[in-house]
Amino acid sequence: MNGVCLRVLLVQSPVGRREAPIYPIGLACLAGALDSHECSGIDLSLEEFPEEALKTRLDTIRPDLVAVSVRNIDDSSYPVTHWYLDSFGVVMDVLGKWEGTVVVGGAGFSIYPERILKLWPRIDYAMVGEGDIALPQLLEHLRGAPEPPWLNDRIATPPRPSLEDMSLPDYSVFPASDYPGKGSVGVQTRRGCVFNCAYCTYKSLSGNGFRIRPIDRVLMDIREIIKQGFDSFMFVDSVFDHPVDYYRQLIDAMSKIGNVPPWGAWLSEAVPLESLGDLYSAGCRWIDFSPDVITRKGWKLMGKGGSLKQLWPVVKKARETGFTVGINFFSASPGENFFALLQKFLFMARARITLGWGSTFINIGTIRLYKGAPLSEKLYPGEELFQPVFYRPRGLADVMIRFFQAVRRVRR
Ligand code: B12
Ligand code: SF4
Repeated sequence: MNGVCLRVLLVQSPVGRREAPIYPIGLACLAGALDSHECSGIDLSLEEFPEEALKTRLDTIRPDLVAVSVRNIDDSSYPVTHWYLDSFGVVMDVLGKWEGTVVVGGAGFSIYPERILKLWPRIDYAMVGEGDIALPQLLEHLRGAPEPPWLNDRIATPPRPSLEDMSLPDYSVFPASDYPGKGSVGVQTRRGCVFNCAYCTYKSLSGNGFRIRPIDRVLMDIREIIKQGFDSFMFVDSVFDHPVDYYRQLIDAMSKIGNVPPWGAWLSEAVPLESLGDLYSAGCRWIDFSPDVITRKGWKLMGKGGSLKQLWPVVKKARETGFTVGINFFSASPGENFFALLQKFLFMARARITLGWGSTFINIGTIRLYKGAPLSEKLYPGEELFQPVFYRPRGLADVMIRFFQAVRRVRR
């Protein structure tokens, strides 16, 4: 392989069921970073017969290296959980009969790299975390450069890079026309998070504090998204309104570029109310809040920033401004069970009836405990939690949530 440009096939692992397509933005970032190589892509989550599709693509492209992205290992749903790794197994079976180098990475994968490596020894390299700088370096190593210090046998744990002059995603490897639907493509403005919500893996995946992308780079992504023909997008950041100065500068800059398609973002309850009008003018049309809990005790135990008091005023103001609003709660959390769940259902009724049935959505999920989350460490210290373990409601609350989820499944 020494000294040559490599043929790289970027593969999004299949989801194993019918789902709204999600653009593989992680792989598009890698394609952008691998511009000195010959990259092509296949999103197996769009294929009815992923096994055949992959075999055909391997035969036509004849890649030197296959880079597989595993965004999710399971769908974190209670009481019925979908296991995405079954369909990843199909990819590994096909690659078992193929001779090139196989590298695997992705957000879900990065929570359980050792376990997945053990289950599928066909993987040559397991990359934990961000591949933008590290994957090109690994390819250099395969072409003869010295081994990078972060490579330990088959497990790569590269440092988290600065986003200052990170390459731009290359959207051309996965055509926009394959991804219809609201916000199917993601734009990223920052990585990491300053908050410390007890159930969240984000900090272990992407680090403490924010690494921010320069605004002009974000605008370049948006212009490219428009050029590629996407008709909407969503920001895939942890919280879009932090740090506040950056948030204000970004929406100001976005309101100045023409033709921005409608977009959505996750906001904290502390978003300045008077900024919501500017947010709307910048093209934002739907926003999501994740208060998760509804009592002061729950809020404190969950380690949330901001204040619960801000929730209703911000939701109301957002609806008055014209946004579609989503609000996410958990069915149970430390300090909250049956009465808190009732309050969440009452909140749902109040919000939908008074603020608009068709534009105010409430989701009540259940905490799936993942390795690396503070709550998991507290409740199950040192445990892997690879098979789904939930912080689940008890007694009547459990009956209610099972019924609620069954109704949602039938409606879907
Ligand atoms: C935004 C987001 C969503 C959005 C996506 C919107 C969109 N249009 O893209 C929505 C809300 C739709 C969503 C849905 C779901 N999500 Co989500 N999501 C995220 C989030 C917050 C960011 C993902 C993202 O876009 N990152 C930005 C891109 C650039 O990064 P990336 O994809 O991770 O890629 C980088 C690296 O991973 C790596 N990499 C990626 N692939 C590869 C491959 C190789 C070979 C290498 C070397 C490196 C590499 O390099 C890339 C560039 O640095 C993550 C949390 C997180 N911190 O990652 C959860 C996360 C991925 N989601 C998660 C879950 C559970 C889900 C759902 C199952 C929830 C549900 N019950 O419906 C669904 C599944 C949908 C699906 N089929 O994927 C979990 C996955 C954990 C798990 N169980 O495996 C995460 C990790 C959050 C968590 N709970 O911890 N999600
Ligand atoms: S849940 Fe959201 S705000 Fe809380 S730590 Fe995770 S990414 Fe940050």
